[in-house]
Amino acid sequence: MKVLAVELHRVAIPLVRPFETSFGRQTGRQVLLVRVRTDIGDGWGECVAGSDPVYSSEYVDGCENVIRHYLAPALLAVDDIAAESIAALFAFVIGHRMAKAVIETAVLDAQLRAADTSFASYFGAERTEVDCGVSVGIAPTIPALLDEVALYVAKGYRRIKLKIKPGWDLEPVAAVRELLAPDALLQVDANTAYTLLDLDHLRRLDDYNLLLIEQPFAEDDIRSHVFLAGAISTPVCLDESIVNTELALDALARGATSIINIKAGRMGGYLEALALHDACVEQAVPVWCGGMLETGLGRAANVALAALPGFSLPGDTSASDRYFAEDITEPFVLREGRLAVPTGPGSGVTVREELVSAWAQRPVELLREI
Ligand code: NPQ
Ligand code: MG
Repeated sequence: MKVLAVELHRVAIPLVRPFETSFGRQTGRQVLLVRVRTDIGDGWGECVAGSDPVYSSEYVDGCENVIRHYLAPALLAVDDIAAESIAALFAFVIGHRMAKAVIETAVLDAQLRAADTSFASYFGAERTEVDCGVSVGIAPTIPALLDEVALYVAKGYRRIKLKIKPGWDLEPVAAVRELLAPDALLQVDANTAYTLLDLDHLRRLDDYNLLLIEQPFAEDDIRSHVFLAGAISTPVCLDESIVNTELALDALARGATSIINIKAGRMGGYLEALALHDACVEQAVPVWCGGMLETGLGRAANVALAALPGFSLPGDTSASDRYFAEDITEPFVLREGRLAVPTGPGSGVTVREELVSAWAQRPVELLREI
């Protein structure tokens, strides 16, 4: 296919409630959506970068800049491209995986729509619906946290993940474990908030039958995760550290992680995410699909990915109403704790263009070959 134009859409969407993590508090989501216009039809992608470089070094204005000055010009200059050749085309740019991922996803959407194939079928999905978990932010008080968890349990979520940080860990975990059944699926995510000085404190999490502890230490600190994994019986799971398959295999070989959170955006795209999934299946390492407060567009691709056989734990693939009162695609609705995998061509969802323009932060930026 030939890409004729790349459109950058910036949309601001309010969250139904603030979402607080160890790195900050979000009250809305500023999203970059990309539409590619090609000779075989259009495709859409959603960039997972946040407004500020606090989850990773990437952030939405930075992604736009890299796309504007490097990725889109490279893409527009080639006469024939397929999603499978995008990683090689973009290899001259170091890093910037979230920016690369959104372009690859939009091209894949156009390609699969033209071929009348769904993301799920292209990925090799085996399930028609996926088990869902929910990520619960740091709350102002323990009673407020318990109210929120009880709401999600009532909605049918199959796994609860609590955000933790120093000063908000053992107490909320103990209270939520008390609220839930002793064997209900419960895990925690620290988003890099601890250091090895907290080792003895973190070991006390072993009292709560947790599925896993996600990313307690810094992104590049594999060594501390190896120490913790050797000292704690709760499995350690890396998120931020997993930026490509090679580094994931290295972290696994060193014993830093025994379960992996796969996020396509963080790894440069769904094709790299598939490669990691396959490698983990080969080594019998359980994986689950993370979330980045995606709208229905990004959610659709995540749900398709989570339908692959290696995704043996419920993901952060929550329903649209976990984050948004109104979604920019048809909403994802929880049914018995599961979401249906889209079956239509490409992402299988339709971007509501009237909402994208109503919520636009600024006019669409159109990039063409110069
Ligand atoms: C995680 N997600 O697993 C991330 C963190 C996260 C669902 O817990 C804007 C962009 C806000 C990306 C908030 C969940 C975000 C974000 C949290 C990612 O670590
Ligand atoms: Mg995480």
